[in-house]
Amino acid sequence: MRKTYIYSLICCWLFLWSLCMQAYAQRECQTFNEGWKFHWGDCETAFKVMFDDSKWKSVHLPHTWNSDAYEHKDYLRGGGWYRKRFTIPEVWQGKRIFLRFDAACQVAAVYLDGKKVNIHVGGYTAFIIDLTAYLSDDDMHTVAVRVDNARTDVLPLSGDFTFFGGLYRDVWLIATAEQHFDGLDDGSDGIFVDASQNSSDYSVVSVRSRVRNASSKTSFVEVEHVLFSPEGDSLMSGRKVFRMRAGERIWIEQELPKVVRPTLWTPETPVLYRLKTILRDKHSREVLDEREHYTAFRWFHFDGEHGFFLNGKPYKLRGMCRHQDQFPFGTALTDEMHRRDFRWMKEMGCNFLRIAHYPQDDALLEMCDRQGMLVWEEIPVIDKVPDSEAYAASCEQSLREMIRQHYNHPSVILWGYMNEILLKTMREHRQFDQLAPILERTRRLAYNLEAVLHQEDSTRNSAVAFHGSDDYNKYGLGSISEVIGWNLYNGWYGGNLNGLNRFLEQQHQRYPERPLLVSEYGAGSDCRIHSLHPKPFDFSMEYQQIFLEHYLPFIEQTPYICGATHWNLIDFSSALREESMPRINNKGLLTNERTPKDVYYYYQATWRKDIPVLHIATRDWLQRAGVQEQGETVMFPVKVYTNLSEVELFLDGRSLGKKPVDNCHAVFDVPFQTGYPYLKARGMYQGEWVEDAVKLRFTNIPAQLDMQNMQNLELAINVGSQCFYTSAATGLTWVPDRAYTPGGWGYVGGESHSSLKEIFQTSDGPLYQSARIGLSGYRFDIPVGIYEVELLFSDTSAPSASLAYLLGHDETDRTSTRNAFTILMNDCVIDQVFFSHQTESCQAVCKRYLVKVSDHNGLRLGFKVVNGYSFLSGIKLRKL
Ligand code: GCB
Ligand code: CA
Repeated sequence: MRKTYIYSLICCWLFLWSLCMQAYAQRECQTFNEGWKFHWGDCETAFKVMFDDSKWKSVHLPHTWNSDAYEHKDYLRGGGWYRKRFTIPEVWQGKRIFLRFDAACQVAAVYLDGKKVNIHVGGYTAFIIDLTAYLSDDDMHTVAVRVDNARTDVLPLSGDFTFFGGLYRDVWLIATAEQHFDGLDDGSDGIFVDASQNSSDYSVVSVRSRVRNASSKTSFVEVEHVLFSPEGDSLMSGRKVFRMRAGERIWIEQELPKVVRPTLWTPETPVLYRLKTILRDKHSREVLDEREHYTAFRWFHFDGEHGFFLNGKPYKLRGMCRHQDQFPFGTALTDEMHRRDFRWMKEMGCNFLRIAHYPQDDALLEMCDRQGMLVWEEIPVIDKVPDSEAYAASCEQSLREMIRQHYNHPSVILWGYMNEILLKTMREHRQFDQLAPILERTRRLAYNLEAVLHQEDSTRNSAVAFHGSDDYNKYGLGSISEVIGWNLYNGWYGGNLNGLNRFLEQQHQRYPERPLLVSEYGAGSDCRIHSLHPKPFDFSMEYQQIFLEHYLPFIEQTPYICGATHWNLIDFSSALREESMPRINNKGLLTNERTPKDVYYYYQATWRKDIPVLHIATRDWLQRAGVQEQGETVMFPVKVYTNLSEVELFLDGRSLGKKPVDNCHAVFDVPFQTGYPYLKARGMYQGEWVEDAVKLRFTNIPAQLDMQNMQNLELAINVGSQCFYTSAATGLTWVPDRAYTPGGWGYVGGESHSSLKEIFQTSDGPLYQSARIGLSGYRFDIPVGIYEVELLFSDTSAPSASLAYLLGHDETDRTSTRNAFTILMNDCVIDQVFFSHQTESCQAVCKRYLVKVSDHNGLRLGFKVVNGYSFLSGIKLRKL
C-alpha cells in the first residue's frame, strides 16, 4: 500500500517535472489579439508609455479601420494607432520574447516601452520583432503601433481593390530559448524544407535552417531532423552538431537519406509527410527549440505546347483567384473565414488557386497543403512602376518575405510579382519619349524581381499576369518570367467572346514555347438583375453565365493552355468602383457574404465527376415576374446545371420532358403562371436517381391593362432596360421596358442609355442607371379612374473621371447639359424638372403624382424639353 503511494507520488512528480521542462524547453506561442486600444489619426505622443489611451476605442484583433470602404469611395487612408499593455508570463523568465505580426497594412512602426523597435513596409507579409533587449524592468509593458495605409512609395500603389488599413491579421507573442531557429529578418520560421524530386523512384529531403545563438556565451548545439510517414511512423533522421559563438547566426544545410518511392502528393491525394526539426544543447541534451513542417513529394513542369504536368502527367489547372474581404469585416477575417473560402473552392472542384493580388493568410495555405490545391501566390506590383527607388526596394522586400514565409507550403508552384503592369502606363503616357523611361524601369524591376525570386527559390516557377495587350511582347516583358498569365475579358470590357480564342491562339502561334495560363477572366453580375436578352455590361446573372459557359470549355479543351483562374471567387471590395453595386466588383462566383451564385454549380458540374451535381439554376432568380400578352402563356427559360448526361424537369409534378445535357447544362422552356411554381429536376448518376427541387414565386404582369387586372397590380417598369430588376429592399420586380403599341403600354420615342455611375440617395442604383433618353412620352391604355404614377429620374450626364482599371471600357459621357423638361399628363402640364439646378448629378429622384384618367384615351405622359434632353429611368403605375 505504502509502496504504491510512494510510487504514484514519484510518478506524479516526474510528470509535473516533465511538464515544467517542456514549458521551459519548447517554443511558446500565443495570440496577442486581445485588449488593444485603437485611435484613428495621428497622435505624436502615442508611442510614450505614460500616454493616456483611456478614451480610445477598445478593439480585438484582427481589426481594420476601413469598414467604411463599403460605404463610400473616400475610405479612411492615413495613420491609425494601436496600443496595448501587457505582462510577460512569469514562466517565461530568461527566455527571448518576440512579437509576430501576421500582417499590418501597409506600413507599421512598432514601439516598445517608449522606444521605436521596428518599421515594416508592405501590408501583406508577416514580420517578427525580438523584444528582449527593449523590455524595460517594469512588469507592465506597452506596445504601440502606428499603421499607415496611405503610403505612395510602397506597394500596392494602384489596383482594383481596397487597401484596408490596420492590424488585420493575428499578432503572436512568442518565447524561445536563447538558441533558436531564427526568422528575424524575413518573418520566416528559419527552416526551409526541400523535397526535391523528379521521378517517382526516390526523393531527397534537404533542410536549410538558420540557428541563432542570442546568448552571451558560446554554445554547442545539435540540429536533428526526423521525417515521419503519412501514417505517422518515423522514417529516418539526421543530426549535426555545431559550435556557435555568442550572438552568432549560422546557416545549416542537412540532407536526409533517400526516401524510396514516396507516396506522391496531388490535390486529389494530398499526402503529407511530417518533418520534425529539433535544436538541442549538445551537452545537456535539453531541447532548445522544435518546429514541425509538413512536406510533400510532387514534381511539376509547365510546357508551352502541352500545358502543365504534375508528377509527370498532364494536369489541367482549374482555378480561382481569391480576394479576401467580407462585409462588414473588411480584411479583418478570422482563420475560420479563410478556411471557409478554401472549402467553397475545394467543393467546386478547384485544384488551383491564384492568391491575388497579395500574399494571404497562412490559414489558407495550410488548407491548400492539407486538403489539396496548387497555388500561385504573388506580391501586389500592379498597373504601373513609379520612379522611386524606395518603391522598387519595397517590392523586392515583399517578394523575399512572401517566398521565405510560404516556402514550406508544398502546394505552392508559382510565385508572381507583377499584374497588368503596363495598364496605367500605357493609358497615361501616349508619347514614346515619355514612355521610354517608364518602360525601361518597368523592365529593370521585372528583371530584378525575377532574379530575386530564383535566388530565393530554385524549386518553383515565376509568373506574371498581363492584360490582353500586345504591348507586353512589344516592350520586352513577355520573355522575362517562366509562365505568362493573361487576364482576358473579351466579351466584357470590349470585343466579343471569340476574341478570347483568337487572342490565345495567336499568342500560342507566335510564342509556342511559352507556357500560358488564363490568369483572370470574368464578368460582373448582380443578383437583382436578370435578363432574357443578356448582353455585356448589363450585370445580369444570365450574361455572366453565358460568358463563363464560353470561357470554361475553351480553356478545358485547349491543351496548350496550362489552366486558368477565374476572376474572382467572391464579389470583393473595390472602393473606387461604381457600376451596378458601387464599391463592389461583382465578378464573383459567390457573393461577398459567400452565397454561391447559380453559376458556381456550372463550375462544379464541369469539374466534379466524383459526385452527382444537379442544380436548378434559379436560386439567383426565385422571384420572377413576366409580361403576359393577352391569351398567351408566359414561357421562361429555366437552366439546370448538371454533370449528368440527361435531365428531366417537372413543373408542379408534371414532366416537361427530358433533355440531353451539353456543356453541363440543359435549358427548359417553362410555362409560368402567377403563384408558386414548384420545379423538380431528376437524372441518373451511376444507376441512382438524383433530384433537385425548388419553389419559385411568379407574377404575371399583363401587357394589356383592364379594370380587372389593374385591381391589385403594381406595374413597375425598368425604363430604358431589357432587364428585370428586383429591389432587394422591397422585393418588387421592375419589368423590362417596351415600346408602346395601341391597347398596351410603353415608351414613345427616344433611345435607351445606361450609365455605370453611382446613383445616390437610393439602394436601387441599377434601376436609375438605365434610362430612356430623348423620349417624347410614355403611354398606358388604361380604364378611367384615379391612378398613382411614380416617375424615377437620375441625371447622369455630368462627365466623370474614367477608372483606368476598367480595362478598355470608357463610358461615353454625354455632354453635360442643364437638362430641363416639362412633364405633361394627358396634355396638361403637371410638373417641370430642372436637373443640376434642383438636384445634383446622379441623385435618384422619385416623384409620385395622383392623376385622373377620365376618358378612353388612357394615360398619356409627355416630356417637353426646355433644355438639353428628356429622360426617364423607371415608371410605376397603381390604380387607386
Ligand atoms: C483585372 C485586374 C483585377 C481587376 C479585374 C477587373 O485585370 O487584374 O485586379 O479586378 O481586372 O475586374 O476588372
Ligand atoms: Ca431603368
